[in-house]
Amino acid sequence: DEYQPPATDIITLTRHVLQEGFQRQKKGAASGDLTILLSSLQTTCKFIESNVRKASLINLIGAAGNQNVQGEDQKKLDVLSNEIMINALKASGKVAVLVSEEDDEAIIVGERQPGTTFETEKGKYCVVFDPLDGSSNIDAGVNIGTIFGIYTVRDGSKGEVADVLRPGSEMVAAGYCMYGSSANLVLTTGNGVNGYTLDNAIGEFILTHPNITLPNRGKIYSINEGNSAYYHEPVLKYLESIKYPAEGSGKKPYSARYIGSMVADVHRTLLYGGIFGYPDDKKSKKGKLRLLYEAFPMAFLTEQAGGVATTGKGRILDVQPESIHERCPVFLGSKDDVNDLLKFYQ
Ligand code: AHM
Ligand code: MG
Repeated sequence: DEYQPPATDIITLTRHVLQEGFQRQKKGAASGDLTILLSSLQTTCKFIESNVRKASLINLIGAAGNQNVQGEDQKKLDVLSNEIMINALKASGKVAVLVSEEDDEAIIVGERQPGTTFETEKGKYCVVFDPLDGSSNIDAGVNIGTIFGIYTVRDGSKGEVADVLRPGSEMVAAGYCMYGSSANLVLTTGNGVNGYTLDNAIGEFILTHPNITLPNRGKIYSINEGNSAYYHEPVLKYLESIKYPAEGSGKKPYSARYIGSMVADVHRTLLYGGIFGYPDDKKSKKGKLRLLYEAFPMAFLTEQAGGVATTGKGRILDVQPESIHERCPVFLGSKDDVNDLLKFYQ
């Protein structure tokens, strides 16, 4: 084979986000603030990634009985990730409200106090996030990730909880970073979906998956079938239909893949197609996944990639949240697959 030199004109996330920002600014639709916020978010992902990579090594030290000078035990990775995000987002000066899975209450960012040198300004964005999702997978070294969604404060609001108690369709951007065999950041600003891979040597996310588009149909289903005893009829019937296709239908049974990290299960679904689900059932009346910072961002990405995201009864992005940590049933993925499921709900 002929020698292929490595690419020298790489598109980094920073470059891509800046370019998109310029486009918005040309249309008079942007101030550059979202660009700065996204830049801050990608830094948090790199910081969390670096901690995820060395987690077992740090825990080993902890297991040997080491404590810090205050006598505190090792911080858990999810708490650490939460602090990383809150500090960086506050410092960006672009946020007014933060909602994290790790904190019971929303954080309302205050005005800067006159005379203080600390650079915290209040901005016009609200960020909802799960700093480290899938944490039950940490100790086994299985993929985990950070999920985030971004709203703009409502006109006239200084930033309050009501600014995030809005349907996902009002989000201006959403994404996740998966910490797997590589770190992959997947992002939408409402203009399609792009995926970037972290090149650790230069510390930049590189555009490796431009314009991610779901195939209309996949061959994989992804659901915790261990909950079957609690599932409602439509889910059970649908699962049966894909596992035992009618004779003579020419259809083949689907493959099962379930990691138990939403970021990883959704990432695979975006790339390969198929269906991912975490339904409501007799035990979990509203399912398990959180509406604001799990269901909404993933539904936004799925729709932007040409897929469908539903609760079984309606579009996820149309759900009106009532509280910041509420749960929501989730099915998302390839158009034809999700529509097949919906037939069992009708
Ligand atoms: P977490 O926020 O406590 O980590 O829980 C969310 C995770 C998702 O990543 C994943 O889709 C789901 O829980 C898996 O749940 P289960 O173990 O019940 O299948
Ligand atoms: Mg979570």
